[in-house]
Amino acid sequence: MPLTTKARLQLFRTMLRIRRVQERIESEYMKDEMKTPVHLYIGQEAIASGVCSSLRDDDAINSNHRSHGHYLAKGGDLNAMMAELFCKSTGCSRGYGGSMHLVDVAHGNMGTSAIVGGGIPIATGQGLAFQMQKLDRVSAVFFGDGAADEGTLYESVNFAMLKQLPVVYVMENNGWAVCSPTATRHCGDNVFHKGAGDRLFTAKIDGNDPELVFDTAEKAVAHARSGQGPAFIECVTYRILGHAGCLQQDPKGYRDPAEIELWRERCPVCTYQRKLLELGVLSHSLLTELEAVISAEIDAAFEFARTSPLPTADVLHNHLFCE
Ligand SMILES: Cc1ncc(C[n+]2csc(CCOP(=O)(O)OP(=O)(O)O)c2C)c(N)n1
Repeated sequence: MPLTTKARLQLFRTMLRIRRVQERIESEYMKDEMKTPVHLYIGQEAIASGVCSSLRDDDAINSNHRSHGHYLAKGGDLNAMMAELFCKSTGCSRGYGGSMHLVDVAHGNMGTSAIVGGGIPIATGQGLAFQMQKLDRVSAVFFGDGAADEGTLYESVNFAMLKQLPVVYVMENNGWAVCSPTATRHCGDNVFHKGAGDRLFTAKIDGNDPELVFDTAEKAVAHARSGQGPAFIECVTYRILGHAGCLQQDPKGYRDPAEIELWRERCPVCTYQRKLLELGVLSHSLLTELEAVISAEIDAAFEFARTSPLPTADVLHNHLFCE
């Protein structure tokens, strides 16, 4: 069934907002005020937006180092995210974590991890907890194709299939893990496409098509929520910028510029914007209004982050676990 106008605009707004936040971080990064590595999500916005739109507020997500889009799409506060990137005490992890450790439990952001593949078993455990507590909540986890090289994915999915856990595994295949192309690391097409039988809902889709992502995620989430077990969605996409940092810091030479250009033309935000304008769902005046609201919100978040206090030295040893 086609999405309603309201749902389409909401999806577009989420994608546009993530894009503009990423662009602002990119353009300000060389000022060296953000004392954290950043892994920008430009090009992958349709995945976080589509998947999170299919989740309820009380569903949980876990994600990885490329986490800004997931955090924002699940309802995370932008001020708190920017303050975390500035490592300020008002940050969503109180300045202890930086860009790769965004947490917002109130909106189901259970945490992001710099350990590649690290969120996968945690999300699986979250699914087990929901099942044991007899809650009809779903645990979703975002990870890259590089994380799919880690054994923990196979252990986790096997366990989730065995126990029929309500977990949705979302693999963002953006073609690269740092400088290694997916094709040199994965011998198959989709790691779980074949052979999983009826114990695992699987799909491999165009991750740059937000409505397709939403539709597939909605089916996967319904499958998991109804007690039928886990789902695995591979979303094919592309990381437009470098692995980390801003454009200036991106080492050249490991990617063919023609490949980057091809994917720039497939930009999920521009493509969806064009589609919605053609359909008359979006008007140029509404677009101008949306851009202005988002831009003002980003200005305010940077101001909040800049003017917030740094953590004081006396809290340095708080929140540490030791025997
Ligand atoms: C366990 C572990 N191994 C290696 C690294 C170093 N590392 C950081 S990001 C990354 C690549 C991750 O690629 P992918 O999962 O595809 O995510 P992407 O960066 O493409 O979004 C690697 C190898 C790490 N952080 N953790």
